[in-house]
Amino acid sequence: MIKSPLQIARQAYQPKMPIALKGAVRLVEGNATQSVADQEEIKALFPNTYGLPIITMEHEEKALHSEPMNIGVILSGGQAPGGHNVICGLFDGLKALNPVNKLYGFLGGPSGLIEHQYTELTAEIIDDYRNTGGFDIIGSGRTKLEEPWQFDKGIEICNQLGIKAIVIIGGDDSNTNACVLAEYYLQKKCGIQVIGCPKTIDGDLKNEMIETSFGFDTACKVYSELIGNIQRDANSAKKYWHFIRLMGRSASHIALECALQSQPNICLISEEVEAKNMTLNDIVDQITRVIVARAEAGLNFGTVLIPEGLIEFIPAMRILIQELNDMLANNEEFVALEGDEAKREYVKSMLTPASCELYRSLPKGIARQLTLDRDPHGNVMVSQIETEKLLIEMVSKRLAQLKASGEYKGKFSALNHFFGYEGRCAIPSNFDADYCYSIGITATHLIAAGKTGYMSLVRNLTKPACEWIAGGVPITMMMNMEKRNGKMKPVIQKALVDLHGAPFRYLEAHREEWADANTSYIYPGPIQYYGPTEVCDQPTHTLKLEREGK
Ligand code: FBP
Repeated sequence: MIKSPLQIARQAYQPKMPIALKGAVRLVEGNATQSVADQEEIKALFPNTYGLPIITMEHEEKALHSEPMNIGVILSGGQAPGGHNVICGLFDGLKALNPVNKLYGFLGGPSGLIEHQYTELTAEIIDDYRNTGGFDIIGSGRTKLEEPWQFDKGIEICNQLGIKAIVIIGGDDSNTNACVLAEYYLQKKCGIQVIGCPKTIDGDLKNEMIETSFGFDTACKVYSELIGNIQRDANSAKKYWHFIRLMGRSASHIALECALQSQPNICLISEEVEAKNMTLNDIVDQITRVIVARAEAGLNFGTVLIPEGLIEFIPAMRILIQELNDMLANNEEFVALEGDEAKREYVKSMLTPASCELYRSLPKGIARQLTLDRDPHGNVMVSQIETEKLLIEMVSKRLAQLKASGEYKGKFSALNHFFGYEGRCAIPSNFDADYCYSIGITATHLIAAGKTGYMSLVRNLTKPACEWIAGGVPITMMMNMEKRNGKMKPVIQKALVDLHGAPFRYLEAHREEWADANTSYIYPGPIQYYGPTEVCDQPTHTLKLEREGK
């Protein structure tokens, strides 16, 4: 493997850690917990993993040791910077407990467990991946672990390899499945533990205990750098409006964090659109107003941030998408149709009149994107819907009308961008490198102590790493019942942007000034790995505002 100078330097980086994790730990158990909602249903579904206490780890003066044990690790879902460091933390933690311990990686995501595709992760392999981005050490996948036959295939391979515990590194759905698996293995008394780790760039796996999911920090810093660069270009050339869509699935955390880092002229927040019951036309009006006002001041340029999931939060669009989801589920007749026109006519014939009207009003390309394949959970793959192009088209039309009536005299030239995959495998920031390594080490202690159904927990994250608090949170504590594919299911509650929370309130308080000013842009520049701590080790604005109000 040929490496860049930065890769070589990063390989030698030793992640910073909480003091408690340097050596042996004692596990301190708190009070029994409850799920965030639907307590009776969750308790009935998880009789063995419900109500477990929160665990905190304290440093203990004794030698690190465990009975020999092997662990299997799975990377699940979309890539997020820092995943490799969770695995490095697992490896180092495991070897520190007992050098005979082994770490196995299941290949290509959860399917590796079911299909018995695995590799032993040796020191040589691990060293190549320290502090690197990506999930390529073992690969990831989106196969859902939810059927008893899959769980049984897991038992077979774990018994064969002497695996005591499986660590699932994933988002809300993967961690929900981790808990289902933990419960199943307890019921079967097969002695295999399951521990989850909070991953996703989307930032929507967070709650009272989990302060942030890993990867969010790095991804937002990468996107903010790019947005800052674009803003500097816009402010230099003074001739383009840049419409920038940002990944993040349903929640707008990424768009919000990038706005806090770069201060664009406009940042849409899906959760606000929904709360205010806005239509697509309302959004177009909102953008147009800013463009017209800036044009009056001679500023024919600007930036608009658009969260990836926006379209699903516009109430009428949500109904249309729901109708499309229901109609497309296992619809062989639709699949068999040849050509876009035939498919379009078929779709129109199946929709309710209001949705049909909306569908017809959309540019054909966008309408087609709405009928593309669904993800394994039956959801539209929002990363493939070019909302930024839709908005440019609609805003252009509105401005042309205003020009005709003499209400707009500016020039509108727009460029579109989508930032998503650019940030998911970036070299993790110091924050993510440190956070992930600690998550991995923490997981090994939970396993050594015989815990299952827990998520590895590292908190107090706005403080220096040495003050972070490690422990475990029962996954059932984060669950509630939600409708999935027409059925009520126990799932980890997703965190959307809280419109009463400090990060959104900060945006709300400043966005008019950012829209109007000649420029309030911030140019964050690239992630820095070496240098003063205020440059290199800062957590996201979201985390600081949520935890410290600043
Ligand atoms: P996870 O929820 O699995 O972490 O994935 C996050 C994400 O990057 C979303 O932001 C995006 O919508 C989606 O994955 C894209 O999926 P894919 O990688 O399958 O194109």
